[in-house]
Amino acid sequence: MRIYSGIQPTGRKHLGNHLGAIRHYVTGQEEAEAAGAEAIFCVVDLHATTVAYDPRELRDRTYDTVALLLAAGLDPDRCILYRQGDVPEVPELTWLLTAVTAHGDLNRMHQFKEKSAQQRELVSAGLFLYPVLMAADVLAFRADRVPVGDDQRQHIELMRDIALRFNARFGGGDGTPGSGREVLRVPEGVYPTVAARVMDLQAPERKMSTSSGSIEGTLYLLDDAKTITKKLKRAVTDSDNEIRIGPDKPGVTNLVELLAATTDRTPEQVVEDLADARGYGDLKVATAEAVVAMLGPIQERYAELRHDEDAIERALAVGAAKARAIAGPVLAEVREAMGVGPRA
Ligand code: AQP
Repeated sequence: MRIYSGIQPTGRKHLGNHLGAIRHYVTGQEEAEAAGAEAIFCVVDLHATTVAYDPRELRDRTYDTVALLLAAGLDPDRCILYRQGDVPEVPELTWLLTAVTAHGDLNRMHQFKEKSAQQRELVSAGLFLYPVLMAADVLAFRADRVPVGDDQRQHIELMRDIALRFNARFGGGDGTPGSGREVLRVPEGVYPTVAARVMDLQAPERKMSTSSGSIEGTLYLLDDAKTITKKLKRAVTDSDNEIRIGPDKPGVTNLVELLAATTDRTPEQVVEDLADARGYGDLKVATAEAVVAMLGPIQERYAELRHDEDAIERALAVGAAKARAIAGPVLAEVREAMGVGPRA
C-alpha cells in the first residue's frame, strides 16, 4: 500500500492545502509505516514552471514548502520527501506517457482552461502537459493511493486512464483498457470526507486558491492569530442567521466544514453543537479559535526549521536518492515495454 502525493512550491500555502492535502500526508505517513509500506511526498518545482514565475524565488518557495511539510509532521526518516526536479526519471516518463495520452483529454481539463485564461503573455505547452507530468509523478512510484483535495479529481481520473491505456498498449494486452500486464499500477485518489474543497471566505462559490482569489478570502497557514480571526469574522455568509449546511448556504457551509475539520467532528455534529449559538458570530469565533489552535504549533515549528536551508537541502538529497531508487527500475521497465533504447 504505497501512498504518494505532490504539492506545488508556489505562493503561500493556505488552509485548503492543509485540510485538503497536507494533514492527510501526515496520517498517510503513519498508515504506510503501520503497513510496512512507503509514503512518498514531492515538492513539485517542475510543475511550478508551467505558469509565469520568478526563477529567483522558486528555490525559496521550495524551502518554504518543505519547511511547512516538516512543521506539519512529515518526517524524512519515516517517509520519502523529495523535490521533483531532483528526479530526472519523472520528466522522462512524462514524455513516454504522452504516447498514451489523448490530446482531447488534456483539452478538457478544467485546470488548464482556468489557468490558461489567467496567463497574460504565454500559455505554455507545459501547462497543457501538466496532468501528464502529474501522472508520471505518481506512476513512476507504482503508488496505490493518492491523497489530494477534491479539485484534483479530474487529474486523478486522467492518470488512471493513462495507466490503463499504457498497460493495454504496451503490457501485451489487446488494446482495451483493463487488458495487459500491470506495468504501471492504476492508483486511486483518496479525498477527505470533510473540507475536501475549502472555499474562499469572500467568494464561497469558488475554492480557496493560491493563484486566484483575494488575500482577505484566503487563510494562509502562516497568518498570525489576529489576521486569521479578522478574516474569519469578515467571511461572507448570508442574512438569515441560521446555522445550517446546504448548497443554498455556501458561506455558512464552508465555515461549518472548517470548524468540523479542525475539531474532528462531522459538519452535522457542529450544527447540532451550535444549536444554541447566537448566530454567525459564535460560529465565526469558534472557527477562528479552532484554526488558530491547530496552526499555532505548526507555525512555531516552521519558524525553527525554515532558516536552516542547508538542513533542508540535506533532507531533500536523501529523499531524492530514495525516490530515484524506486523510480529508476519502473522507468527501465517502461522503456523496455515501449522498445525505447537498447534491449534490457
Ligand atoms: N481549496 C482547497 N481545498 C482543499 N484542498 C485543496 N488543495 C488546493 N486547494 C484546495 C489541495 O492542495 C494540494 C496541493 O495543491 P497544489 O499543489 O495545486 O498547490 P497550490 O498551487 O497551492 O494549490 P491551489 O491553491 O489549488 O493553487 P492554484 O489555485 O494556483 O491551482 C492538492 O492536493 C490540492 O487538491
